[in-house]
Amino acid sequence: MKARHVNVAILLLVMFELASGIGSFLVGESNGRWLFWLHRAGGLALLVLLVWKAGIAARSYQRRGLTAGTLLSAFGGLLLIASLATGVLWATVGLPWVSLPGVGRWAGFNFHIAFSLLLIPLFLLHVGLRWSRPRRTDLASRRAVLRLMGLLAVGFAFWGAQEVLSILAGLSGSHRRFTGSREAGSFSGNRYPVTQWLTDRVRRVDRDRWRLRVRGEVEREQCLSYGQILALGGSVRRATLDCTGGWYTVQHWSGVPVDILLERSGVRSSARSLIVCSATGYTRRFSLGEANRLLLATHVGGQALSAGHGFPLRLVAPGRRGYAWVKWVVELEVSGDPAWLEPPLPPQ
Ligand code: HEM
Ligand SMILES: Nc1nc2c(c(=O)[nH]1)N[C@H]1C(S)=C(S)[C@@H](COP(=O)(O)O)O[C@H]1N2
Ligand SMILES: [Mo]
Repeated sequence: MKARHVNVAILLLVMFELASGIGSFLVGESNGRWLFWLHRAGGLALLVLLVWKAGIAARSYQRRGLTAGTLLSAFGGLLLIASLATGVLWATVGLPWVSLPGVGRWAGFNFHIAFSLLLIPLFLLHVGLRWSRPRRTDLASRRAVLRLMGLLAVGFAFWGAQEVLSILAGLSGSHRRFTGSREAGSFSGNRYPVTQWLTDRVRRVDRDRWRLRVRGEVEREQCLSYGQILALGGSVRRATLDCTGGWYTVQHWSGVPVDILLERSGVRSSARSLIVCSATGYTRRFSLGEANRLLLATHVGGQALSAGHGFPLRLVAPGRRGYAWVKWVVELEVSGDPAWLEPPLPPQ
């Protein structure tokens, strides 16, 4: 491939990796696993291209010498290498948990995300400064498409080889879930990791003052105490909490099915969605069709939830990634607005 073609392919693949990586956070069910496959193949294809790119970068350096752009490019290049390296390490030998002051214990996989997102501004700058206008045929010709397909095929071959080697060598990566997540503390009651999405903090809730409110597009609003919730509870569900931070846990959750609460309140025909609200202000919205799969749990593995895991009440949302599993729930709001109004990822 010509240098120009390598550059175009890197540009397209990096954009594709960012989109498929962020998009993969929306996938919680295995029928969406092809997105992870594409992300892996695209990432490994980039790894191959980087070897070519190193030669291009060296020649460019000889031609131009050291400029401000060189440093920027070098930093961007290092970030891309760091992103690829953390991706591949994660998928094979794993990355350690690290303790960060103020953040708590962080699964090492978060570094893959952090390096990749940091790459966005640098990548834009680099492309803006260095881009020699591509020819239309570089992007939109039969050959351009074939080149990209060829690269993806190489990526898939690398991925297959990596999986086989991981199994043969007994690497921990061979036990990943389809989302790439690794198992943590399954069936251990409260002894699995505590985590928050972005900025939320663990809330300690006073059981006696706590109430669950059901309101909005309903015939009868409700306000239930912890005792009343326990009296309605007792349904047990086995479900997998899969955090986008790269771990999952399988547990038996028990509590009250959301549809029991909705039936008691009488949902009006104008209702379109259900908003589950936390004492912290964190909320997630679901379609009413999904509500019958949701459970409000008081217990995990037979133990009352710990404060970190959402005491007194947390949402169990089977088939949804962890950020949908709202903790410290205080309100169910039945809403007349459709579920897709909500941004796909929580802002808080
Ligand atoms: C320039 C951007 C990115 C590059 C080059 C990249 C590359 C990679 C690579 C090479 C792997 C390992 C594939 C394997 O060895 O099987 C990987 C895994 C993964 N990446 Fe990215 N990635 C990027 C951005 C992102 C972003 C922004 C996210 C999420 C927000 C993300 C989420 C994931 C996930 C969930 C996996 C795990 C898949 C698994 O364990 O098999 N990536 N990535
Ligand atoms: N109120 C609230 N609920 C929340 C979060 C949060 O930040 N605030 N984080 C979510 C995320 S990202 C995950 S993975 C799970 C983690 O639940 P755990 O602490 O029981 O492991 O809670 C979810 N519920
Ligand atoms: Mo999470």
